[in-house]
Amino acid sequence: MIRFVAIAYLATLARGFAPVSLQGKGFVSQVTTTTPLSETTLYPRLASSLAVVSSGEKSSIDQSTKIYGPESKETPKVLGGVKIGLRKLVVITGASSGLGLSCAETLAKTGKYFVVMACRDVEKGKRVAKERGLPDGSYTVMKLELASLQSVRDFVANLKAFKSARPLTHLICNAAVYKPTDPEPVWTDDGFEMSMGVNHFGHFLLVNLLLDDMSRAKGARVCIVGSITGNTNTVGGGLVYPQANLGNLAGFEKGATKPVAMADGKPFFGAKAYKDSKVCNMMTVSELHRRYHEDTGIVFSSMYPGCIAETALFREKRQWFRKLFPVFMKYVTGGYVGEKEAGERLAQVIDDPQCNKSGVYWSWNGGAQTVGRWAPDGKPRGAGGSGGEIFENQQSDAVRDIETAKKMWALSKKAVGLT
Ligand code: NDP
Ligand code: PMR
Repeated sequence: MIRFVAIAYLATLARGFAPVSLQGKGFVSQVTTTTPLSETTLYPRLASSLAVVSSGEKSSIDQSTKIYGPESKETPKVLGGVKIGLRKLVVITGASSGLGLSCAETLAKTGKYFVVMACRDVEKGKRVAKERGLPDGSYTVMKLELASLQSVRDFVANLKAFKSARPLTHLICNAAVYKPTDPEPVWTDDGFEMSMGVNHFGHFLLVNLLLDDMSRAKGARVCIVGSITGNTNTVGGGLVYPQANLGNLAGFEKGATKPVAMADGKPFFGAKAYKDSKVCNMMTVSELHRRYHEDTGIVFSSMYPGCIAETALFREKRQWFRKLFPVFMKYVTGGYVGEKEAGERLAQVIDDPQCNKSGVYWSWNGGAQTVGRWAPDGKPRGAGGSGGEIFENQQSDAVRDIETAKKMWALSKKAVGLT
């Protein structure tokens, strides 16, 4: 109760006026259990070094590098008595930091996945992969600059050459930027406002370009990382100003390019642009599910990992905020989750047989409060941030609005040149 009052009070301060009544309704439609991701510790070393390819450069793919999977007709290679085979192929965008890196580490160390770390800074990707001890032969780093549609296209071409005929089995759209303090918008190569361009448009094109290939894989999954802050049926997204709101997508209708910064066509507001981009991420998942799940069998999902309050996402925030934010999230809201656990949560969405359901927005008890989860008995449940159980969360009415989602989809296709 004390915690709830503290949050309501702080949120009121943050917003500048009295709390509104929230629209949140149900909270848990189904509870499933967590499967720990501990697998084999045997990691093979591929004989050949894994080549890195970068946008615009001539592809330098080492064709002797082989990836074996369930669909591969080749006999799994045996090196030093260790069978390297039957690994699934997963692409993780933004795998050089925070959630993406932690997830890459988790999946690579299971021995079941070959991870393509899709990074804007290849050297950084290689360095952090080594620092984290990703086993040799379990990953490669490829250039992907989501602020450039050409780079997205180059990445897809390079990926296809790299993996040859083997279909991609898993795609995690994780990369993002948050620009809360910029007074003016920064633009991508194609003229999109940076956070909408990287978080939504770049990923939108990427997923669309990979769908055909993934539809050939058995058990394919796509996860686009969403957030509580895009959902107005939550404390974090509903009480804390500004709220996500795509309006009638007037900005997208104008092409979403310079000088139009915001989805709703209004003046630039960095914190809101990030939240709007997360709405687009979650709506994209719903549309992918509606449009393609039945025909392709691909499982599309979104997730909220918890508040990973120490990541570089908050690089633009002042030092005092970066120090106090984790403390506030740990001891006041209970929404905090560490990077390691967050990575395991994302890996669970990709790997756990229980997450083989399409169209779901996954969250965890402990660190993922919706208003509904505080409401039934008046007590916070699962606060404390870790060790929680996964459940199918309910997005806000605005995120679930089918008409807006359809419109967002059509205008996004146009914006990235897919029509
Ligand atoms: P980080 O900043 O730690 O990681 C973001 C990653 O995206 C980095 O690898 C970064 O690369 C990469 N990236 C940024 N811009 C581009 C670009 N133009 N092209 C390619 N890659 C790019 O943030 P988090 O780990 O916290 O965020 C990961 C995801 O989790 C995001 O989708 C975020 O919205 C979501 N999320 C985060 C929460 C949190 O509390 N932190 C809460 C809810 C959701 P580089 O290493 O070069 O900077
Ligand atoms: Mg928020 C249960 C309450 C809760 C949760 C789960 C979050 C998550 N936040 C909560 C509450 C509050 N926050 C309250 C009461 C305040 C006012 C003091 C508050 C403030 C706040 C700020 C200024 N919170 C923030 C910011 C950011 O700059 C972060 C943001 O919005 O980034 C887009 C943020 C976040 N709070 C969260 C989460 C998960 C974030 C990170 C954002 C994300 O990636 O979605």
